[in-house]
Amino acid sequence: MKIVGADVLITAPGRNYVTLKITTDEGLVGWGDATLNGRELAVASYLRDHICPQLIGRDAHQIEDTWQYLYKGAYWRRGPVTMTAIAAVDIALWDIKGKAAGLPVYQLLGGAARDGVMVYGHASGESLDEMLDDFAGYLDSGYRAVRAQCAIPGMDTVYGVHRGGAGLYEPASGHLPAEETWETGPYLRFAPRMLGAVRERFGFDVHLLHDVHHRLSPIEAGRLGKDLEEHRLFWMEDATPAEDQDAFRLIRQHTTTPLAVGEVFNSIWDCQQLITERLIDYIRTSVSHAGGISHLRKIFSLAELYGVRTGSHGAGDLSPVSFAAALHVDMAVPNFGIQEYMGHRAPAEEVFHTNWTFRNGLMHPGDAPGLGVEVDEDAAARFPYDPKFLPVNRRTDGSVHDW
Ligand code: GCO
Ligand code: MG
Repeated sequence: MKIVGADVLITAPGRNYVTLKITTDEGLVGWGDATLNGRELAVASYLRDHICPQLIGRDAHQIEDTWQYLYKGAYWRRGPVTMTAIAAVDIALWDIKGKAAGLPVYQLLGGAARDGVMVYGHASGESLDEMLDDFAGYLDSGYRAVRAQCAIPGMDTVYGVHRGGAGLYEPASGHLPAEETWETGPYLRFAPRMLGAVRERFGFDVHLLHDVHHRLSPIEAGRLGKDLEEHRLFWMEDATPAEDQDAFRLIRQHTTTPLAVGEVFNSIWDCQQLITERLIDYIRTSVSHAGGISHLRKIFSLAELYGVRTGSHGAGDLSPVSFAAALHVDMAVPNFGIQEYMGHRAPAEEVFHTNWTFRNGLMHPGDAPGLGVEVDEDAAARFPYDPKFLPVNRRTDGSVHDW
C-alpha cells in the first residue's frame, strides 16, 4: 500500500491545530497531529517543505522504517519541531494500519490491558472558593483524579488558571506574547494551604495533582514537596526546569511526594537518566511531541523496566487526533499511570469527529478502526490560523523567569 498524498491542514477551531493527512493508493486516509503550541507554522513548514515530498511512494505499512528514515536520515536529530513532525507521520501511519486491519490501534499495540484509562481534569479558580467549587464539579461528573491550580493572592496572573474561558492559557491573539508576573515566595506559602483546602473539603479518596510549571529551583522544589507530603498528592508536576535531569536527584533526597515531568521532552534521550536512576515516578511525554506512537512506546517500555508509570500530557493544545492516539497507547501499556484530559474548546468538535467515551472517570478510545478520529476538511477551512503565543513570565524585578 503506497502513500500517494501528504497534506498539511492548519485550522483554528477554538485554538490552532496543525494536522497531517496521509492518503494511500487504496483510498485509506490517516490523520496525524503536528501542533506545537505557539510555533505551529515551523512544524507545518518542516512537513510541507521537507517531509511530505519524501513520503510519496513509500509503503504506508512500514511505520518503523519510515520513522528511522526521517529521524536518522535528516542527520539533525531531536528537538520539538523535528519530533513533532515525525510524530505526525507516525500517528497517521498507525491510523492507516488500523483502518487497513479493521482494528482500533490499541488492538495492534497488544490489546486492552485495562477496562479504561483514568483521566484527570483541571480545576482552577481566581479564588480558593472558586477553585474548590470547580473541583466539586469534576467530582460530580465522575472524575477520580483532579489537578488543582489557583490564583495566588496578591499576584496578577498565574499559570493554570484559565481566564476568559476554559481550556486556554494564551491570553490574546497577535504577534507578541502577553507578559505575566511571578514571585516564588508567595506561591510557596500559598500552594500547601490551597492543596490542604482540597483535602479538607473532599478528603483523600480523590487523586489530587498539582502542576508547578518549571518555576522552582531544586531546593525550593524539595521544600514544597516536603510541605505537600501530608496532602498525599498523586504527583507534583514539573517542579523545576525540565532540561536539568540531574536536579531531580536533589528534589528526591528531600521528599516522598511523587514527581512527574516530561511534557516538554521530545525523545527518550531527554528522560533516560530520570528513568534509569529512578528520579521520577511518572513520565509525561506526549505522543505528538515525542515522536509519535512508535517512539512513545519505547519511552514507556524503558520506564516500565524501572518502575516509572506513564502520565501523558493531554492539554487542549494537543489536538483530538493526538489525544485519541494517547488513549490507544494508554489502553495497551502495562505501566499506565494516568492520562491528562483538559478537553477541547468549541467548536473543535465541528472539525474533529471523535469516538472516545468517558464513564466513571475512565475514558475509552472506542473500537472504530484506526484512531477513531475523522477530520472534516470543509469545517477546518472555516477556521483560519490565528497567531497566538503562550505568555512570557517575568519576576517582579523585570527578569525573565521560567514558564
Ligand atoms: C499541562 C501543561 C500545559 C502546557 C501547554 C503548553 O500540564 O497541561 O503544563 O498547560 O502549558 O500544553 O502548550
Ligand atoms: Mg504541565
